[in-house]
Amino acid sequence: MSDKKNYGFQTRCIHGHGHVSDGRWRTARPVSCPIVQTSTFAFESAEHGAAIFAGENDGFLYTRLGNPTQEALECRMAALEGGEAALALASGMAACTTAVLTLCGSGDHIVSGDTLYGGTHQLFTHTLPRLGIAVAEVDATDPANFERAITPATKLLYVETPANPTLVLTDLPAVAAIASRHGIPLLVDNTFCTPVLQRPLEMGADIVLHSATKYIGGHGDAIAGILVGSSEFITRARFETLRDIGGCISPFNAWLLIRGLKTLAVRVRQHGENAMTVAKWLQKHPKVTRVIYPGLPTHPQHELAKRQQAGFGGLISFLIAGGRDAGRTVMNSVELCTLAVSLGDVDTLIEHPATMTHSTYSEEDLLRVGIDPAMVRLSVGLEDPEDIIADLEQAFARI
Ligand code: LCS
Repeated sequence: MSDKKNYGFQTRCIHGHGHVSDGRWRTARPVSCPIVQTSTFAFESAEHGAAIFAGENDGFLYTRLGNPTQEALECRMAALEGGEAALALASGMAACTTAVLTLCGSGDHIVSGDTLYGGTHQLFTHTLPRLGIAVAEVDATDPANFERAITPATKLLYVETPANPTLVLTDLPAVAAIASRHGIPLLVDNTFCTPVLQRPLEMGADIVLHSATKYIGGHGDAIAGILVGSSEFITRARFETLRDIGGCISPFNAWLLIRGLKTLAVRVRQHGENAMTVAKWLQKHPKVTRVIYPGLPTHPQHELAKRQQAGFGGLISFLIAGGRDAGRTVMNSVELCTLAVSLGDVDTLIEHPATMTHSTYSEEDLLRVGIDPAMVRLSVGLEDPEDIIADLEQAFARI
């Protein structure tokens, strides 16, 4: 804007240097991906705007449907997972809802593994049935269970591996083969592994989902979700479902995730090393009755973990002698570890699935899927592992 125009004070507040009409910022070459914190985008002409709306021009129009910072995140995630395209969303649950509503409507059916993040389980058993979408939850350790549960109405197979919080694995190539035989898309929630450790699309899955709140962001400061899949699926998810449901990510959160991605590989590797050290220590502790970690040979699917994952991740679940009360004492006694839900942060987080993340499961379902009421879940952070162990040791001493 020319400063010479005789605009009033309020107009000058809005139309100063840096406005879209000021060309200078377009020639700047920032090294860090800019946060394009805008809700809307200026069209060059009425014809240009109409062409974007008609899909004849791929320019940006409105941040709910796309934004350069979101797009930078999406392109990076698609490349890391080996997919054609990606869609960033407001949360992992927004990603889940968007994927399901893109593929399913009233009268349709989903076959899912029975051990899921508690929020996903609640969506599947409470909200989707209200919309006329039925979900059969099956024991995912035997791929044949997916095939047995498929009906003519099945539109989606859904898997979380390793599953939250039991760290039960699903044989991805086996379930992908069933999905392909029946012409049904397979969605894999890859939150626990990230593409550093597991790439489901390379094993035959069709869609990958992340709660990017976890390792992708990695610092415990942003809620976000990602879908990766074919261009056709992502275009439908964006322009049919997200357009209507509205769970878009903010440009600032997209930027936080882009920053997180820069250190994803080194973080995930270190989370895994620290978790292995802590898991081995837990296994030897006289007060610990069971340690569940895919990296330990005692994990019933250790061989499968070695086959389909490039590492074992940062999550450990364990049981303590003395059951629920002893677990509560440990959670109330930690000083370095933080008693909080979420996972995948640089901070070590400890929580009680039965009363927290998985309180959406009935008592009966908790037992059926192996979430022991005394189970404690640890998301091992990037502190020095000796300090995490010392903190747990002092907490165990109070039992
Ligand atoms: N998928 C998995 C495997 C998750 O663990 C979560 C959240 C979600 C999806 C949903 O993602 P959100 O909407 O929270 O970004 N898991 C949580 C947990 O274990 N503690 O708090 C949230």
